[in-house]
Amino acid sequence: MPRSTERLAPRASEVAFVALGANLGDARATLDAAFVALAALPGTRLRAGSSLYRTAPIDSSGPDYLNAVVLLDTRLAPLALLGALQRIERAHGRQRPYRNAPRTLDLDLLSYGDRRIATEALTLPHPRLHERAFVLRPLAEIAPALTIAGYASIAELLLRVADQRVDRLPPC
Ligand code: PH2
Ligand code: MG
Ligand code: MG
Repeated sequence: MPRSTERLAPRASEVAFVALGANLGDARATLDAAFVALAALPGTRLRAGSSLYRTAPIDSSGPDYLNAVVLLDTRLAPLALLGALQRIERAHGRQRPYRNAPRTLDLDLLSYGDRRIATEALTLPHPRLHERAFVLRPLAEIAPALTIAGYASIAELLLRVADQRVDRLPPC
């Protein structure tokens, strides 16, 4: 069976949030292409995409990042979705010379339904999303009422990271 269908049927679709980030190369063009690639994943519908945000690097170096978040309905299983995200990263020249190195494209699975997963390959919800304004601000834009299992509301979390620079970019 081809890989694109083997992990689909008979699974019901689930809501997944994915964070996008880039701070090398033409980050805006890369994020635009990543939106298209995410919408084209098998068994997946892109339900909402946030604006792009220019953000100061957090525990990282190099130029400012562009960040965004998307909401997907997907029938891909969590690990199949993770693999698909990594393939899109590689297609955009992602290299991993060291932890938190500047990057052409980072696609992080933030949450998958209300699933809690703690394995070597995948931790859900994403273990650092609550302390990153570059994730919380775009998340608040597309899902203001979202509560992530085990965390305070997005609005409350945002108050705690008010010192992190995050500027919404106008659409172009
Ligand atoms: N990603 C990181 C580390 N630091 N800082 C910003 N502003 N945006 C990111 O996407 C980002 C970061 C690790 O994935
Ligand atoms: Mg990341
Ligand atoms: Mg990542």
